[in-house]
Amino acid sequence: MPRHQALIGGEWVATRESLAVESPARGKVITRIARGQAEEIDEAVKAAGDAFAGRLGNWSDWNARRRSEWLLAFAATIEADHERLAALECADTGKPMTQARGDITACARYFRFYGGAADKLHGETIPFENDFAVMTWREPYGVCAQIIPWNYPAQIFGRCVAAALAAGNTVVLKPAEEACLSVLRLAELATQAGLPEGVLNVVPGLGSEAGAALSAHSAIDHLSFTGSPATGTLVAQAAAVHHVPVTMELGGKSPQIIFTDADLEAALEAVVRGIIQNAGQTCSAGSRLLVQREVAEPLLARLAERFSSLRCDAGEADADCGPLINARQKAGLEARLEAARADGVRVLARGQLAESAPAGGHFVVPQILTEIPAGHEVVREELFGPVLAVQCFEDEAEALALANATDFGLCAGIWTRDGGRQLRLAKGIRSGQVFVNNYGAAGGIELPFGGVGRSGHGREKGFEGLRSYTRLKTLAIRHG
Ligand code: TXE
Repeated sequence: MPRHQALIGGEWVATRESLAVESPARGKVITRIARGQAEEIDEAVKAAGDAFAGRLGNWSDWNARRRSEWLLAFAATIEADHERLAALECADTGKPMTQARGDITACARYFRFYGGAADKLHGETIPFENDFAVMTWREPYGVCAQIIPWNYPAQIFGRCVAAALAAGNTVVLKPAEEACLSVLRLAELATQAGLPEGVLNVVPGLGSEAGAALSAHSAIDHLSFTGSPATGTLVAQAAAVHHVPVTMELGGKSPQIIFTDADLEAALEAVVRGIIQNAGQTCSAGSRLLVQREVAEPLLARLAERFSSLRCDAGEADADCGPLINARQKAGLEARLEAARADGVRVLARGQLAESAPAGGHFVVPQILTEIPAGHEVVREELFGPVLAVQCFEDEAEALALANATDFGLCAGIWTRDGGRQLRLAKGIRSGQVFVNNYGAAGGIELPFGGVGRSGHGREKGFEGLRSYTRLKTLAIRHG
């Protein structure tokens, strides 16, 4: 592993200072990473700009077919390193090994998908006056800045980097200080796999230092941010100074809505998975359950049973749930839960900490909250933990009102066999994704993904994600 180093212009460069990386499961330092600052960001942006312009390396000579071939080959490289990458992701984020493996598989699939798509990105011809030929070109932006979080480092690396490179951009990526070991390994593999120098630059560091310097840099051409709404505001403001277009993938407070006529067993399993995945530290977590009152009692009884059987342990133990990422996230969640209990919110059921769970880990057991006062923060704000907030509704109109009673709008799950109701709700719900009789479509990387309102704007994933790493140029030729 390149330790204490940033990847800039094809070289691993040591930074003056370093940052400790903690094991979320043990609370102990496992390694150190580089602490990039404005100086390293500046060098990385310059390298990416030079690579894009053809002053460094030969990326500017690579046509779409060549980029496609490299991305497809790199997908195979990731697959060949799968277990090592998964072990790094597991140790670094604390997530169960099965989930870490799934993340690496998804990362490779992003490279395969965007590798396949790279040479299929077309502009259009537009009918106009008879003596004109009008067309649009999809051009890469140039230097894409990417600021990514700690919850899915490898997956989000795949989502952002593969799409940006497929479209012909170069990248400066600032991973999260809490977890970036898989990202560093992926960057190392990319350089070994012959990606020209300067095309991918990775500068680890603090958000307030490296992240702030990157978002405020005058020579970036596009910025993609995944993280909290509050930081997203800062990043978008900084980017706006230089009129840099941004994609914002922020949080969520997504509802799963269960009607009496649903396949209750399938819904129940999806509800459990939707909130314990990555210990609830998932922007698209199904953190609210809206259940039709007639089925609430039996459904909640079954759900309580399921939650009581859930176990938390270190990622390597591959239990249902791992720890939260750090002490700050755990303390923040526990304070909110305590305040909620003081407000009369009831904990219907909770999981358990496995006996084998290491001491010092940032564990919070999965739990179900009921009897929630209307509009309480536990049904409005992202808690980012394995906590399911339950509300009951009488009819479709109330279900829709509750679903939309938050400023977030990322995902929604609708469980009903009634086709009309599926469509009415899908239209009425204010969110970027709606899933009917499933939740998350198994993380389908082919499906465009993004938010509404406080969940952000712009789309990543799928073909739409590739388009969002391009700008459109219109060419009008008067041929007489
Ligand atoms: O996020 P931040 P944090 C939500 C979730 C969580 C909360 C706080 O609710 O509880 O955010 O997590 C970089 N300029 N999500 O504090 O601050 C930072 O270094 C530029 C949802 O970790 O948003 C990291 O790389 N960059 C989310 C990235 O921003 C800055 C995933 C995300 O950190 C910066 C993570 C600054 N001033 C948290 N400050 C999702 N959508 O999945 C920080 N960063």
